[in-house]
Amino acid sequence: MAGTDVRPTVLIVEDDPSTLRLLSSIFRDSYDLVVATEGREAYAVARAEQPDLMLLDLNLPDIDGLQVCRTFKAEPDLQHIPIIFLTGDQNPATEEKGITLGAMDFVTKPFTAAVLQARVRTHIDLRRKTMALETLAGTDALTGVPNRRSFDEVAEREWRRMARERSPLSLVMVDIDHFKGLNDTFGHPFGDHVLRRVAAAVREQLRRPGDYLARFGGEEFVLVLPATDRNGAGTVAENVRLAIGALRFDDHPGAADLRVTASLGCSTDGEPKRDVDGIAALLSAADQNLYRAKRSGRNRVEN
Ligand code: GH3
Ligand code: MG
Ligand code: MG
Ligand code: MG
Ligand code: MG
Repeated sequence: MAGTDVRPTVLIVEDDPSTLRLLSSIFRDSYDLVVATEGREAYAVARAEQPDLMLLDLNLPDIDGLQVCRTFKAEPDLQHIPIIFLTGDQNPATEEKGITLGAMDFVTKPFTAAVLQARVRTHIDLRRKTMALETLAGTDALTGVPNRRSFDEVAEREWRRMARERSPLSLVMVDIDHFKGLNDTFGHPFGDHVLRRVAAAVREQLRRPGDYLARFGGEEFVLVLPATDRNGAGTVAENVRLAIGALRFDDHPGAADLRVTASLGCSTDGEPKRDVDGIAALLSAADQNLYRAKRSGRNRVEN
């Protein structure tokens, strides 16, 4: 899926060669174009290309365009794609049906190139703004890492994947030691600075593509480590502990000798079989290990 800095991709689903040629000539200067000439092909191309918008012919050789739209709106990986219907059908009932099914717009042939271009541009802009807001809603403003809301979604999704694929899933809870004292000594703004440095240091320790970090709340962070067993989680947690302990704050007056430490609690499930009941139980197990780490002296990992 495109970020705001790359050319948007438009999927054209159209079986009539001359209309397809016309649409291509109208849009090829502004967008990367991908094409499907049948409904079934549209699903496959959309999954592979994650277009920013789809122009959908109503009459297709295999599946009715309305049915294609219905299927897109029911599929989690396709439903966000804005759909504009293109049709020779002037019947308002058909238009009403298309919009009700979740299409953004309905354009009848013959169309005016400039009007269709304007509609496509507007819907792509809107989609991008929505995506930016979705990212913002899932990001912690202080540290720039994903927030609790994002964690809840990711953890739930990874839990389901673990159950489906029977591969282990690990969580690591990270809680900064005596952070209240640090705030009291150096002030809240410096505490904020430390939180940002800690978040960056933890993020640097994540090596696998699926590894994920969120700010769980306050001075607590959480890692989601898919396909990672208990030993693997312990290794990551130990690296995180060392990375936090290695932070230096020489640039801040009076903080040259400051050492920040954290306590970490891990939990793993799905290996060799699933034995805790849902993500909440896995989280609670990590939390219990975290509190064991606190009780046994802090600056340590309990696994
Ligand atoms: P422990 O070793 O037992 O974890 O002690 P602690 O002091 O870290 O734990 P406690 O939960 O008592 O205190 C957490 C502190 O974190 C209190 C709160 O003011 C501070 N805190 C939470 N969120 C923020 C934040 O966004 N910025 C700053 N500067 N401080 C925060
Ligand atoms: Mg057709
Ligand atoms: Mg805490
Ligand atoms: Mg605490
Ligand atoms: Mg703490």
